[in-house]
Amino acid sequence: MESIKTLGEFILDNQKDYPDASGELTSLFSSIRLAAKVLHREINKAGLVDITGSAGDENIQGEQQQKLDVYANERFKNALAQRGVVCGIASEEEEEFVKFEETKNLEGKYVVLIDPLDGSSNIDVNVSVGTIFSVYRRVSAVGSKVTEADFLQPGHQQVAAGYVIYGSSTMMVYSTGSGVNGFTYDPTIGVFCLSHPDLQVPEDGNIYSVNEGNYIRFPEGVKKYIKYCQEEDESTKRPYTSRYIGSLVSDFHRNLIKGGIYLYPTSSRYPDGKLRLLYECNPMAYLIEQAGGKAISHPGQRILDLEPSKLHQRCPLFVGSPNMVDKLAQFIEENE
Ligand code: P6P
Repeated sequence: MESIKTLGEFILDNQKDYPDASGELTSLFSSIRLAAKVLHREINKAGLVDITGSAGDENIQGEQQQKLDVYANERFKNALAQRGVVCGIASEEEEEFVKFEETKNLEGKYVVLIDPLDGSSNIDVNVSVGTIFSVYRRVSAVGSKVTEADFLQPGHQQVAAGYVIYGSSTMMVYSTGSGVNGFTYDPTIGVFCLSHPDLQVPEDGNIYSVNEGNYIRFPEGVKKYIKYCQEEDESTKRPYTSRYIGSLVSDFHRNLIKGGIYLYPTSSRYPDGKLRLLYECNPMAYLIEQAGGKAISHPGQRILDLEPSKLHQRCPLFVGSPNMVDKLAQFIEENE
């Protein structure tokens, strides 16, 4: 039987990539791994206990907060604060960034931005959901309290990013800048095992992921691209397949493995796009570029080069196989 490489062993083997991390990044990842295991357990019994359904509150986005959103946010926040290597977090579920003010955290070198449970409205209909995380070195002085500037860094400054997908199996997919690797959770032994080493997105694909219910509200170039995907053309394997789960992590993960493009354009309902730059678009853009793909908000506008100004700012997202993103950009440019 082939030897199993656990996430812990993989991180230790690759710690040499971060000589100055002296294990901090390793410790950070082990806190995310722990929280992911706890969330795996809770999500997999969500239908059995009273933690589905709305918590009654609304989050910063004005969206009905699902109980598991709240639970997930608390789990990751506590796990990250425990280790001392993180001086603060920003979360979709928190209006302001959260300062970790214990002495051990003031010395922390990293900040984490997180969407603790993306796509959570899918929980009570038993559809995959995910956690998305993004890691930066702080820009404020070690030993001081974390500042907003620590979180408002462009995506190309990330030192790591990843997601956990709670689907038919639970997987963690992450990168620290040396490629993308996927780990599948084996609950019988309680470890994440390397299952998808060195993930590379296919240059081309024939899957497009977009909420076509918003078609009428899309910019002209996006509409034209969607029609292009639906045209008959054997030489380019069209019509493409339309797959949209309504859970970014799930749609992204399928496209990463099979090839494809995910689109969340601007629309009359979301004039700046729906997805958040800091803890959805940036981490996904970092991952796709590490896997050989592309992520843009507009033709020629790399997501990772966007300069953030607000914690919860939104932006359009077009991400996936490089040739498909380029084709879409061409349609948008021709119809500006
Ligand atoms: P819509 C979930 O709320 C989310 O943030 C992403 O996970 C998902 O891709 C998108 O929004 C779905 O949005 O407007 O198509 O329901």
